[in-house]
Amino acid sequence: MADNRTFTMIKPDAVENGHIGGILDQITASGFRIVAMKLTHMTKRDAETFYAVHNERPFFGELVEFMTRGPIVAAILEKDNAVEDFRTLIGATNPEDAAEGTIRKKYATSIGENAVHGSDSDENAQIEGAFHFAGREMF
Ligand code: 3AN
Repeated sequence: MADNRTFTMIKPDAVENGHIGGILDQITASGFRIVAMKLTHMTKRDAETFYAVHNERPFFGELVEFMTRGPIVAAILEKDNAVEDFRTLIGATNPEDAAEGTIRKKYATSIGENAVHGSDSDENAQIEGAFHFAGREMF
């Protein structure tokens, strides 16, 4: 995946609360092009693999349980400076610290249930996008 791409998930809390449309609207209005997208439900094994980097953290079990609670929207997004600009658009991990107008400020309820994921580097964007999508599903 090119360096102008990032990977996102609309997490189970935001899907349950009916925010798919509002979040996608904000993403596309901010200049991101949707390269790949699907509604999917991660298995426990999927979530443990996806978040393997956090497996020593105290919240790992809670994170896996949350991310497998219901369907998510997975997507690959394209824009110049995608990873950094998307992190700015979603706001801080803890919605209490997120800037006004950011997706997490508007839609997240807590640090654990924080509405959206955004890759933290070009390398992880590539790995995470490839975890969810085959090459023929990217446009
Ligand atoms: P970000 O998603 O902003 O990159 P990370 O990578 O530090 O944040 O954490 C990954 C995910 O783990 C977060 N999106 C959140 O769902 C969960 N998480 C992070 N910190 C906590 C915490 N203190 N308690 C519960 N869940 C957490």
